[in-house]
Amino acid sequence: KPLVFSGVQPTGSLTLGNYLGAIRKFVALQDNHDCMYCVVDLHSLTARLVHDDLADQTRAIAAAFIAAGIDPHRHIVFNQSRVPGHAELAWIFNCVARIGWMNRMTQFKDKAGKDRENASLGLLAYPSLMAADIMLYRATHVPVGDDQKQHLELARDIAIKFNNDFSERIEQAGLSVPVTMGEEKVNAYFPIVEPLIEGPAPRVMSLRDGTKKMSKSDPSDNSRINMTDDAETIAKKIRKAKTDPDGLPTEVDGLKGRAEADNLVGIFAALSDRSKADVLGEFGGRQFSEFKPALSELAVSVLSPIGEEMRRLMADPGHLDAILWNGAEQANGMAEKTLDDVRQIVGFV
Ligand code: AQP
Repeated sequence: KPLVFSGVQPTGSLTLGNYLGAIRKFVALQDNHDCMYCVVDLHSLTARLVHDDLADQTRAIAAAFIAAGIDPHRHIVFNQSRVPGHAELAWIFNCVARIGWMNRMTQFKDKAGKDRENASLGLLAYPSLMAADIMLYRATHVPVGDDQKQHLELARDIAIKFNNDFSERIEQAGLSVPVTMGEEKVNAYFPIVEPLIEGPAPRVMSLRDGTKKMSKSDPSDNSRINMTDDAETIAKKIRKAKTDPDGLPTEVDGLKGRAEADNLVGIFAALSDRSKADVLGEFGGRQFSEFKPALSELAVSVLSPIGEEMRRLMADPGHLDAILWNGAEQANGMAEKTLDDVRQIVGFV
């Protein structure tokens, strides 16, 4: 079975963007894949070093995975800092990747802002750690939101450069395997990862501004729906969501240039596992005053049980810690195999 890896940072209350872009896809993949879902706590230090409640935030992400439907007995749920191999492989990838590659990352530019010289070195190297997260297990498929597309392209570049730079040594060590690269198969060590981004809401936008990504760290709580919002709050936020004065179009093409309308239709489609065309088939020609209550009802029906289950799981931190601990033990075993190979390829004694 193909191996799936993905991670979520413990940097605040999870949003509908995190759910539709990532966690809902994690759940859908678990029947036909072996999956590793990671709370990437090392990553969470890149933007802010000191967190008041990192432990609880970490547990909350694990709780969200499980509450959304991931079975931690069939798949591996763990936190990154408990598997030291992530940091070890990231160091090697820091030496494979080029500074210019990192400087081009839009997330780095956005998060570093104008004072780039003062951003942490970790923020610049973030994509290298992300590449290590995936390749430590030689995972082939990574479900993420559209905002992570550029980082995954960089992870592919790192894998390709490692495979090329060390090609002779990989061959000599007898560690070369057939790896899919586009249409071709080549002999190499690291697989070239495939991002899984598709779906009707690959990038969920802010409810207040259809040109900005919905984000945990947006100062306005009304810009996002949190996975733990209660029914009344969800309904209020959707009621207040920015829209234009026109009704809904009957065709998907009619959403062009209407970022807010497109966003709400995409959210409806993703929450109900339908296409945008299908949603417009039902709501096309109707006003937002009719569409918004239907969207609220749908969002509440999906998110409320998850939020409730998250709260129940969070009431027993010991149980969540045991799941994470057990996951890390399995992950460490897998990581050691890759690290043994990599140490041999690089030539460490
Ligand atoms: N708005 C979004 N639409 C679709 N997918 C999204 N993801 C995040 N926001 C959206 C996906 O969620 C996964 C985990 O994200 P992350 O924890 O690594 O953080 P992020 O991408 O930086 O998300 P946030 O919410 O904006 O966090 P902060 O505010 O801390 O930066 C990823 O797969 C991501 O694509």
